Amino acid sequence: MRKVVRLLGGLGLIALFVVGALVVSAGAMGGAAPQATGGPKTGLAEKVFLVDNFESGSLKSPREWWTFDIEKAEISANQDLIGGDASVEATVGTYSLLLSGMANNFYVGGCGTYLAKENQDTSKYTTFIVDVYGNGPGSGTLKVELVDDDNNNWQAEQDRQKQYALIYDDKYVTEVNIDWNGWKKVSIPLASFVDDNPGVGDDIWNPNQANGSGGLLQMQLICIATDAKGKVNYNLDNIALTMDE
Ligand SMILES: [Ca+2]
Ligand SMILES: [Ca+2]
Ligand SMILES: [Ca+2]
Ligand SMILES: [Ca+2]
Repeated sequence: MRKVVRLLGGLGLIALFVVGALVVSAGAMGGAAPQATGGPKTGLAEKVFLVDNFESGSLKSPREWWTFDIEKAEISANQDLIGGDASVEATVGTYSLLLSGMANNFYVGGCGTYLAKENQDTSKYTTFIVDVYGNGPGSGTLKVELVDDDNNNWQAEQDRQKQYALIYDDKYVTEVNIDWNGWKKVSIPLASFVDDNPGVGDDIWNPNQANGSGGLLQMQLICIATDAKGKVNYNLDNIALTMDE
């Protein structure tokens, strides 16, 4: 399939050269210069907050991810990740994020990234989405953590003495048990995320930037195995917040 696509791509390129040659030979005819097309792009940009599609091939730029405890949290080629939902497979591009490692009492580790930016309104988004490549039952559980800023300082202060628990800000979480083979789009309403630290923060989901609050500050992705000493192994791609679904 991939070879066919490449071949067609090659043919397309040849066709382009031919057309190009024709255009050059017909150059004397003049005519209006081709208009730049594309139209308004703001609509999509506003409807979707793409956290990362990993196509840069780097976890350092343009978005920086930190990793912790897990054996492998790294960029991985999608070339051999085939199967599952074909419409998802068609949109994952060249690279995704591989999360893989052995559990210590179910816990494997994970990664995170800081999301807050000045004048970025994330309060309009309703849904968390991620494309997941599973390796069948026992691939592991993905815990998604979102932190909102409740003491108005754009930082998620953590207590190193208490396993890096948040001190002032809310942590809203949801879990996805990955038990399928191949690609699948996972879509979770933000309204179904629950406060994971009652009594810390204001226990209200307030991702908006107001009164000095940075709103939604950061996202962490935590891997949990299905057995105490099990293994987690899946890939993530096209992590985003959206306004629909
Ligand atoms: Ca990708
Ligand atoms: Ca804070
Ligand atoms: Ca809380
Ligand atoms: Ca809050």
